[in-house]
Amino acid sequence: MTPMKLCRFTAAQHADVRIGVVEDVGTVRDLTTAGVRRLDDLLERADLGDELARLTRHSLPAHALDAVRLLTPVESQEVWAAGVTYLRSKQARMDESDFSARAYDHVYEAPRPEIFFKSVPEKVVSPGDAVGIRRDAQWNVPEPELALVINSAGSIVGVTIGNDMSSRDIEGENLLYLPQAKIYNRSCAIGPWVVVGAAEDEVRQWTIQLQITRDEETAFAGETRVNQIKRGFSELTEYLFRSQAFPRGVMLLTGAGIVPPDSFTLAGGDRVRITISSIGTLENPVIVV
Ligand code: DO4
Ligand code: MG
Repeated sequence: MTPMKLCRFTAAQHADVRIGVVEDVGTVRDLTTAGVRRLDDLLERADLGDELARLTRHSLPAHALDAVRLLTPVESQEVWAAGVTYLRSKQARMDESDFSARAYDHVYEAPRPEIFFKSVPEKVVSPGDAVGIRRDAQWNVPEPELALVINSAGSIVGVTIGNDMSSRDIEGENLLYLPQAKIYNRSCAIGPWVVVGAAEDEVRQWTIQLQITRDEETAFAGETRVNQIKRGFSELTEYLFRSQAFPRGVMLLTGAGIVPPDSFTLAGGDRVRITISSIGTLENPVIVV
C-alpha cells in the first residue's frame, strides 16, 4: 500500500468535522463527500488499503491545506505512552533523580517496558492549539515522540506525531508523582495527521526533530532517529494489549529521544515544533495551565 496521510479537519463551508487525504501538492481531498464520517471507523477496516484505493478513485472535492483547520486525528482512542525507550531518556531521568535512578536503569533493560496512561481523547490538543505547562512546576519540557496508531485488533495501522508534555521536577522528586508530571490540562498534543501504509523498517529510518522558539529565536533544537528506540513497535503494542482491550483502538506514544539540557525549561509564549520526516510537523504554542 502506498503511504497516505489521513486527517480530520473543519472548513469554512462545512459545519461538521470532515475526514480527508492530505496530498503533497498542499490540498486535502474530502473523503466525507464519499461517505467517510469517522477516521477511527476507517482505521478499523481490515481492508484499509483497498478501501482507500476505492475511495480515492471518486472525484473528491479538494480544499487548500492552508485554508482548513486540522484537528487532532485522535477521535475516540485512549492515548498511552511508553517511556525510557531511548538511551537519552534513561540517562536524563537518572540524572534528574537520585531517588528514582535505579528504577529507570532497570526498566530500560527489563523485558517489560514502561507504559503509562497519558490522555483521554477529549483532552488531546490539536495542531496549532496551546499545550500546557503546569503552574506548580518549575521544570517543564516537551517530549517529541513517534505515535503508533493501533486498531482494536492490536494491529499498527499508522503513525503520527505526539508531544508528551512533562514536568521534570515533579517526576524527578518521586516516581509516584509520574501521573501528575504527565497528565494535566493540555499535556498531550497529537497530529497533524496519520500516515498509513509505512512499514516499521521504513519508519525506523525517519528522523525526529524538535525546535523550541522563544521571542522568534531558537531556544533549543535537537534531532534523533526513530532507529535509536530500543524496543520494537510490536513488542510495545503486545505489552499494551496484555489483559486489556481497546474497543476504539489506541494511540501509543513511543518515548522521547531528545531531551533539552537541564538548564532549559519551557515558558508561556514559547512555540514547540516537532517534525518527523515523511509525516510532517506538529506545532503548538505554550501556555501556563
Ligand atoms: O518515566 C518517565 C517517563 C518517560 C517518558 O515519558 C519517555 O521516556 O518518553
Ligand atoms: Mg515521554
